[in-house]
Amino acid sequence: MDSTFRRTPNIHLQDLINGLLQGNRIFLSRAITLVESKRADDKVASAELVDKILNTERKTLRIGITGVPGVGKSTFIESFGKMLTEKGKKVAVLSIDPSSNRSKGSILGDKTRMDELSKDPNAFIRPSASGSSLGGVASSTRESILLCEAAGFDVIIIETVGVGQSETIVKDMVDYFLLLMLAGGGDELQGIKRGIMEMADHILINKADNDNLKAAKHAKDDYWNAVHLFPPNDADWVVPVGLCSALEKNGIEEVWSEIENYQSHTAKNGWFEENRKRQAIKWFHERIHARLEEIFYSKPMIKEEIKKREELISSQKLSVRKAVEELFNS
Ligand SMILES: Nc1nc2c(ncn2[C@@H]2O[C@H](COP(=O)(O)OP(=O)(O)OP(=O)(O)O)[C@@H](O)[C@H]2O)c(=O)[nH]1
Ligand SMILES: [Mg+2]
Repeated sequence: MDSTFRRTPNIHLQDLINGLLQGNRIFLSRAITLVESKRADDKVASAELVDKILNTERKTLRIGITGVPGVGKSTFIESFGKMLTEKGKKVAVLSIDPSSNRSKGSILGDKTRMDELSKDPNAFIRPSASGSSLGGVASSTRESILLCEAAGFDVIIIETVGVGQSETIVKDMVDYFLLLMLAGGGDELQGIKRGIMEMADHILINKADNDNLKAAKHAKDDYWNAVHLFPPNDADWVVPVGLCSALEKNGIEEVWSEIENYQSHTAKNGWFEENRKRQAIKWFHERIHARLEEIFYSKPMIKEEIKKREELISSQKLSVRKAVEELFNS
């Protein structure tokens, strides 16, 4: 983002919006940088931008992909994304990485593992925003999804590493949530909690190739049995359990046909729209909470006032209730 843009956001904002709506990827990148910015003037411009591009009549699809590090998420997105662009779809890939400062993080990995997709004129790949709280990253990713959709992308894929709370956060911003698993090793070994399996709309055992194929087939049966003990999900959708080899591009078409089944199933029973509405309302409330917190902690002297009361509370000279009242009334 150049400095002229920052200094005169209003004049240039309209150019940015026009460029974005025409599907210009450079403008899309710049718009995403703007919504990720923490500068006060950029926040004002971002609010204006996201409000102006709010869409629309176009049908889009948001897919979340999770799984432990190394399960093959990026490789899958490369194969799956190419298949979609070959079908004439425009595909955007965003990522949420709660540990993006780890040395083998997605950013470097995605560059090498999505080689073909990154050269595809109908694809747009954006590595994760880093350096802020997961909540902040999540919010800017939601806005980035809207920007990609405004720029004409039909399918938005969000990759997240299956550790921490990022799965829940991604589940809340997508229409379809795909969990990649590996054969061999129980759930505990893979660090995948039952809760994440319950969130999934699709369980896919990756690396079902070569020597691994037999074990993958066994794993498929095991997961199928496990999944069918879960209570029915909100979408009233029977979660498919499938096999694929992202590397050899096997089983990729089948994933897309299940997603199409899901789309028509949830269009019929109303869940697709209902889910998007609920997600937006939840996001709204999350932002209110975040904003309140921000306002509270930015009060002058608040850190000192809190510190003072911590001492009084720990020596039992002040009750927690009174301390909180004082801080809000100061
Ligand atoms: N045999 C086989 N190897 C695969 C397959 N998919 C991915 N791999 C390999 O597994 C390794 C990890 O793949 P990635 O796609 O980077 O995995 P990831 O889940 O994106 O990893 P992080 O982003 O680091 O969490 C790479 O060496 C891939 O070549 C597959 O279907 N079969
Ligand atoms: Mg990856």
